[in-house]
Amino acid sequence: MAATETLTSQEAIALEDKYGAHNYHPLPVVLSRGEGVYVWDVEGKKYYDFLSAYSAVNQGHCHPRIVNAMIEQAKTLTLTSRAFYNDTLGAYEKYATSYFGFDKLLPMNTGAEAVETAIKLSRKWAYEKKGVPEHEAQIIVCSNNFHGRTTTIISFSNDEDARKNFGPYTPGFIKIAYDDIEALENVLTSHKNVAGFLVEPIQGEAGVYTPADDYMKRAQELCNKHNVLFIADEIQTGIARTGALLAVCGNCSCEEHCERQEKTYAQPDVLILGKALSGGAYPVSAVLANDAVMDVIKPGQHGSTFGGNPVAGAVATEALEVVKDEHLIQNARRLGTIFREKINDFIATSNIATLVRGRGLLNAVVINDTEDSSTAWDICMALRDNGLLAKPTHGNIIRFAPPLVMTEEQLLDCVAIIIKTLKEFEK
Ligand code: IF1
Repeated sequence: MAATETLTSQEAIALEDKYGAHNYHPLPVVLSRGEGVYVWDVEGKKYYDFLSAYSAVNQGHCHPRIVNAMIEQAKTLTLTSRAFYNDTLGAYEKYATSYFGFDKLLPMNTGAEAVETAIKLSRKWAYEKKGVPEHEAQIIVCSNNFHGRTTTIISFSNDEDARKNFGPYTPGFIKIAYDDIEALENVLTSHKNVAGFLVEPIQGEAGVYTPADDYMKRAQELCNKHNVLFIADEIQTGIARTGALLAVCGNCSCEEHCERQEKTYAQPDVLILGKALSGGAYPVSAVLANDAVMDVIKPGQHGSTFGGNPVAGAVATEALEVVKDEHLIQNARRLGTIFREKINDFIATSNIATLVRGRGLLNAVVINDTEDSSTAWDICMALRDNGLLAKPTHGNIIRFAPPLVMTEEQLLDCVAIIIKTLKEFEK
């Protein structure tokens, strides 16, 4: 059987089950096509995508401009490695650094690689610029974090599935409670050798946990005061998802650069991007910082065969332009407000859900059941049957994150599907 021959859903699932490692437990739906906010399964059934590949497909599936940029570049030059220069990387770096307001960019491929890059960068900065004694640098992280799956990153996870039997673990991390500014201040005051504070502006895996409005700003001020790098992991929250270019900027109404909102605006020293940097077309990640930090990395000290390749540069540039040209920041903010209003109206009349939370189009609904229940999974199966794909983050939390190219009419259609489905589970 040719690999391209049309399969039924059951056949495709059976193949993965037999020949693939069992490192995921996908919702049983086999997708073969995507366009904008829609995906189709191999039987031709159409769905609204409310995961967007964990916020990678912010610009919508198979965006014609992004796909075209990819095809044109792929026909011309795909990979040189960094042993030679290529004629797209510099232009992409110029565009992206000006877009996000940093001096320099270091290109990588996946989110976890970019987080690793930020860890190495901040440790080296601590030894060479801050004067931390060799091997003593510490990085502060938050409980319930999700930053990826490399051995070092899972070393500071507190998710047993992610960690157990993958040790020995990398030392050099101090874990504090999330959204707890006093905990941060205590560690910063009592430890001299802190290189950085690595934080997600909203914790996705923890169930779209949204911290206090001024948490990012106050954390940044404390980091500045203690000469510690403020490292924002915006892999999931960045690039318009939360109704701002970056979630660290809070709820500001920015188009390109954020307007400083007194209470919420924070400017990270190190910014980590991935996922939507390519609109989901290609693995592209990046670390951005100013010269005083980035210049500690010298030739031979970090890199990647594919990082900064011509296709990545072309795709990322187009993906960022689409965000601007299609006003995805404003759309995410506007539709997010409508989504939470509508779901809140429903929650007021029902006992099936207790809470909707989030910012922009990164939202979660908390189901009225225990964390170890299967209710959220069962609801996601029913949503699938009703034509909408979402994934639980815990037994009782469902994340809702559609592509940001959605129209208001489509969103209202989706809200109706979600409410109708939730009603099927009312007690
Ligand atoms: C999986 C969650 C989302 C991330 C942040 C780094 C990375 C991620 C803030 C690593 C990746 C994904 C990976 C995905 C599940 C997932 C996820 F549920 F686990 F939390 F998005 F919500 N920092 N997040 O969210 O990026 O190396 O994967 O490119 O299947 O593990 P990556």
